[in-house]
Amino acid sequence: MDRNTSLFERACQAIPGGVNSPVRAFGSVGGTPLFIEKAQGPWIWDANDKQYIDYVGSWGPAILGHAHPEVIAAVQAAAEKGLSFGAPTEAEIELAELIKQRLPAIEKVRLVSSGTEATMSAIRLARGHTGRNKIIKFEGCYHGHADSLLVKAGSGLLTFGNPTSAGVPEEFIQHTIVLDFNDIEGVKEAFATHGQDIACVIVEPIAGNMNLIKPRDGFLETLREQCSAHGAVLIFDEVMTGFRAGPQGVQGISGIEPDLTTLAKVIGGGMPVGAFGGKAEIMDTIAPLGGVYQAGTLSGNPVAMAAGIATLKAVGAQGFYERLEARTAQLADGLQSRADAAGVTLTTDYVGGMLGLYFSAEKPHNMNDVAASNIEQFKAFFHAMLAEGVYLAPSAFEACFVSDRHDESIIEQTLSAAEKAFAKIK
Ligand code: KE4
Repeated sequence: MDRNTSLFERACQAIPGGVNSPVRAFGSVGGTPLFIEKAQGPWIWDANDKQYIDYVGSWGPAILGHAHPEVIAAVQAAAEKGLSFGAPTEAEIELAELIKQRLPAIEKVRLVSSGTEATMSAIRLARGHTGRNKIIKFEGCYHGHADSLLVKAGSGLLTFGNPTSAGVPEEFIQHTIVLDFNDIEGVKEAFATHGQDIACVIVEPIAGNMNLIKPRDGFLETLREQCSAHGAVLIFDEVMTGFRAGPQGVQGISGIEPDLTTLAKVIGGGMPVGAFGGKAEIMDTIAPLGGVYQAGTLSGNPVAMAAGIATLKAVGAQGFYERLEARTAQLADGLQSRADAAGVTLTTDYVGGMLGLYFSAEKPHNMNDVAASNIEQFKAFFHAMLAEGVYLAPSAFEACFVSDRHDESIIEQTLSAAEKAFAKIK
C-alpha cells in the first residue's frame, strides 16, 4: 500500500483529521496528504521516497532551502548545550538585536513561539496601550487562530469555507471590525464612525493567506494616516512577508512605518519562533514593565534562537534577495507563458520569494476576486503538478514559496512539469 495512505489512516486514528494543522490535510484539493520523510534544499521526499520540488517550504520558513548546513550546525551546537532553561540567554539578545538592525521601526521586540502568539499579544498590547477595544482586520487576511481574529479569516479557514470559526463567542468578536482588503473608503468610514474606540488596525501588508494579494496604491498609506490621526496602533502582520518579501519585508518596500510588527517563519528558520516589536513607548507597556501580561515557557528557546540567528545572517548576504526575486520572476513569467501557450487562463504575481497563481483573467484585489477564480482548475493543476513531482501549496487560497536553493535549473524543471500539467487540464 502507498505509505502516505497507510500513515494517513493511522494518523486519523490518533490526530483529528490526521494532521496538526488543517491546511496540510489536502481537504480543499482532495486526495491523501503527503507524509514527508526528509527534505534537502529545494526538495522533499514523501513516505514512498518520492522526490518533489517543494514550493510550500514549511509555509515560508525554509527560505534558505531545507536543511541548510549552517542552520543545522547551529541547531546541533545549541542542542548539545541543553534544550531549554526558562531563563534568559545571550542568544535571545542576539536575535532581538538582529531584528532591530534589519527593521528600524522595531525599537524593542518580544520573542514568542508562533505567529499566533505574536499577533494575539500585539492586539492585547494595542488594546492595553490605548485603553480601547475595537480592532480592524481585513477579510481573507489570516493572523493565526486567536479568538478575536477568527472572523472572515484566510488560510485554512478560507480553504475549508468556514472563514469564521465555531467556538468563538459573539462577545469575543463584537469589537472586531472586518473590512475588505484594499477598501480605502471603507477604512475612512470605519474611522469616521469608530475612530476614538479603535485600538489598532492589523493587516498583512501584502496578503498571503487568500493567495498573494498586493495593496492598491494608497491603501497602506491610508491605514497609516488614519491610525495616526485617531491615535490607533498600526500593526503590520509580517509573519509571512517578514524577510520573505524583501530584506525589510513590506515596510521596507512600501516605506510605511507601522507602530508594531509581528514576525515568525523566517526568523525561526523552521524552528518555533514568533515575535512582536515596535515603538519602545508601546512595547514598554508589556509585563514586566507594564500592565499588559504576556508570557511563554519556551519563548526565546535557545535552540530555536540558533536556527533563527543562522537564517537571518544567511539572508543578510549581499545579493540574496535580488537572486531570490529573480528566480521567483523566472517562475512566474515561465508559468504565464506556458499557460498562455496552452490556452489556460492564468495570471501570476510575485514579490521577493512569494508567488501567487490565479486561474482567472485578472489579478485579484481582495478575497472575493480569488473566490471567483477557477478553483476547480487550480485543484486539477495542483494534482497534475504533484504527479510531475512538483509540490505546490495545497490550496487556491495560499501563496507559493521559493527558496535560495531553487536555482535556474530547478525552475526550468518546474516549468517543464507545468507545460505537461497545463496540457492535461486545459
Ligand atoms: P502560526 O501561529 O501558524 O505560526 O502563524 C500564524 C500566522 C499569522 N500571520 C500570518 C500572516 C500567517 O501567514 C500565519 C500562518 N500562516 C499559515 C500559512 N498560510 C500557516 C500554515 C498553517 O496554518 O498550517
